[in-house]
Amino acid sequence: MTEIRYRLQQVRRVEGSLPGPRSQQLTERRASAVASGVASSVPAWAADVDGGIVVDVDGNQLVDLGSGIAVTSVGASAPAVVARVKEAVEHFTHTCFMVTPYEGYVAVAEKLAELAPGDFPKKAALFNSGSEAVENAVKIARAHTRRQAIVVFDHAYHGRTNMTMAMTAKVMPYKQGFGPFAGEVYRVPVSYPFRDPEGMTGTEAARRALLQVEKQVGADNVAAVVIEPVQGEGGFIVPAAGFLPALSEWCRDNGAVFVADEVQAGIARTGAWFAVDHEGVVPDLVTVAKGVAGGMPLSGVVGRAEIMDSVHAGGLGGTYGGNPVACAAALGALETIEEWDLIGRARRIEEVVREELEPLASGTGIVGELRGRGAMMALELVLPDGREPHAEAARAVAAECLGQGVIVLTCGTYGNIVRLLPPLVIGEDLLRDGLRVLARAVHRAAR
Ligand code: PLZ
Repeated sequence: MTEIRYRLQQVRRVEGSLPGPRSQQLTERRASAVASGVASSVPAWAADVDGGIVVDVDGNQLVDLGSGIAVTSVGASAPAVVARVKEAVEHFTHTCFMVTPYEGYVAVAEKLAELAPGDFPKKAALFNSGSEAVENAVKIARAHTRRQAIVVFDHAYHGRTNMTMAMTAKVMPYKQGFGPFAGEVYRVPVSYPFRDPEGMTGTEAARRALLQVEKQVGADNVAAVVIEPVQGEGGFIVPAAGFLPALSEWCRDNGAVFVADEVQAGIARTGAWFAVDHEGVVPDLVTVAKGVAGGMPLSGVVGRAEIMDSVHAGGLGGTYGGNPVACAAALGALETIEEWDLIGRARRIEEVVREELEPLASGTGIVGELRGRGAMMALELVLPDGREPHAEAARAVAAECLGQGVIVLTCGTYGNIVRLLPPLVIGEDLLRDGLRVLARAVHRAAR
């Protein structure tokens, strides 16, 4: 495996209490300037980030098992990203691709078309955020099919804009008080092996969902079926084998567009370029964001050229979509993923996580399941020896880890999932150190 050289020392170190005094000052300052609707899960403030380490403003070194929610897969200051961003920003920060186009946008579109699954002509359009990519996938699918209905799933997360709030399942904190939401969005059951009836197969779960679509929506009204191939915010839910292929086949048979929302799971995170690749599923459209640009805001929709081209000229766009600096960052990030074999590293991370955390599943009574793919792994915490979600334990584990200098995030419809999204560049020793802190925290929460 290629040796990765880091700028910052890759060791965990917490001096005194966390958050330290400088962080506390900033937290006080923020209280009167930053709207309270914007919350942060870690009370320590960032000063420098490299590899698997976040250095805070008090000099503590935290192990990063969150990557800023699955974004900094190549690290938050990857050399190729930094170099390309510097080079780009010295020439121009913006022209607007809809006014004076530039090469970087085309290069990213070409690269996405090359990487996305499918052996057919593909095209891409670039935007800023994951939500915006999902909104545009919906626009494209509606324009292409001349239909309106959008099918989404239980536990889905697709964003915080009006359209994507309607598509997101969980009300708190994402939707509460923010309605009315966009119409023509229909939610059906997903495949959730841990909570589905014992032994339910992927094809059976797909039947359950699609029957509901046929009876309640009508197959010929469906513009798109939109799904996260591994659900992220909803709980790192990996559907049973066969579920995604069955949905994809149904879309093909019924003239609907199959959209894989790979905003969180895509771009090497799960140990493949795209999470659908694990099952050989070929979506019509794929949304990407997060990991694609090494931390700079960039997103895109990529897929079948004839679908992408069904929108009239001028129908897609936005002032900043495919910003030149963000495009430069994306080219640097994608090159880094290839050069450092980060797909291989994501797979290795899964092995290490399973090795370190599997004993918890049998040994604590509160770990219902250890699941995930690649560097997208999670523990579903439950009340002792049952299946009832144990959100309090997830909160306690995350807080305990943080106190020890390890950033872990929680998620899940029931708030009971501890999720791991380390940067793919994290060193194995540091990863094991972080996981052992986590394991001890789970043992403590079980007592
Ligand atoms: N689709 C699958 O995971 C973003 C959101 C965190 P944006 N997930 C993290 C939060 O609380 O806001 C996400 C995703 C999937 C779409 C999105 C939306 O991406 O870049 O946050 O708009």
